[in-house]
Amino acid sequence: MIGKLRTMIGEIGSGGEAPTESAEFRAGFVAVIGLPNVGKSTLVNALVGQRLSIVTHKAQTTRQRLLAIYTDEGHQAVFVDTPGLLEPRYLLQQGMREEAERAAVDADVVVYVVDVGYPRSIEHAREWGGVRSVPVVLCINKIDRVNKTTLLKIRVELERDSSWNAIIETRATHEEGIEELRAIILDRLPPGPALYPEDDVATAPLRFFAAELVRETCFEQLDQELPYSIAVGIEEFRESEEPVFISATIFVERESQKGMVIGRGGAMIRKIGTASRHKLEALIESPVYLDLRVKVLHNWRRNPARLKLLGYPVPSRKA
Ligand SMILES: Nc1nc2c(ncn2[C@@H]2O[C@H](COP(=O)(O)OP(=O)(O)OP(=O)(O)O)[C@@H](O)[C@H]2O)c(=O)[nH]1
Ligand SMILES: [Mg+2]
Repeated sequence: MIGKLRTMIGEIGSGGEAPTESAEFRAGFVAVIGLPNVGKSTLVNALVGQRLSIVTHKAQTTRQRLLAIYTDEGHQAVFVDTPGLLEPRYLLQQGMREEAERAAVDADVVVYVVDVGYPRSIEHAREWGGVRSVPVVLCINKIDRVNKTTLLKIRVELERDSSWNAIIETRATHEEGIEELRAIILDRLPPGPALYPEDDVATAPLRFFAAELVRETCFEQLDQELPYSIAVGIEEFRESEEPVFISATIFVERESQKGMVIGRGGAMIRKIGTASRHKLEALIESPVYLDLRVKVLHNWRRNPARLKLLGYPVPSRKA
């Protein structure tokens, strides 16, 4: 029920007490960065053991940084899932890029992720001139996509750059290598007290996760480029009602896109609604009534005021 979830997803300072300081305790921020679609969000979810960050097969799914917290008796790692490092083509992407860069600069440990089956991501790892003032762990993900000989060859090539603090191979979808990766990260956290209450797993409010689940469903149900024009806002979230009442707006950029989201005779919006409702019910562990509508917010991806309205990072510098 929601009460239980509240203790899991508390806002900063809203949950229980932070664990008391002890000499051995280690805590810090861990930025997870890399090109789009390499598996950053899948890794973060596996590292904290909860499905918090949305994952799709399309690149550029994550749009803003998301904090996911792992706590055990001796450590607290605050994982920062970031948007993929891409060359910005419009304002939203520029803000996404800045979020990722800022997260890396602010982190105590950086996990740089490559998709071993995607040559550009290996090239990017070699060229990447990011922060080296903190330990950078290289995570070679999607090891199931290449054979053992190729994997070894790529690993040897990447090992030539001695600035990686550690190198680890993972298959995030199957939790392979996750425990080892987590242990390596926890070991490299600086000594210090926990930053968040030990029961918290995230810092964003429930509404954020609800909106993200609807957006994930849009990525799954809509073709090609259309999901990139979509943003989701939660208008109402009435937890005291049974079923819980949630009303959400799907924003598109053009009138023609509105028709595509609604579909013939409303077929598509019904499909998105049903799939989203199931995800929301799993999230809050309670029956949900979901009211979905579609609105046009012209060219929101390129408009600073509209980005702000939708809760997205507004870039600080001009493209
Ligand atoms: N085969 C394989 N697929 C994986 C693995 N890890 C993640 N994936 C898939 O890769 C796709 C992208 O995963 P995400 O976690 O969304 O990647 P991301 O880096 O967060 O992507 P952006 O948010 O778009 O930058 C999804 O379809 C995942 O299921 C893996 O180890 N092996
Ligand atoms: Mg992601």
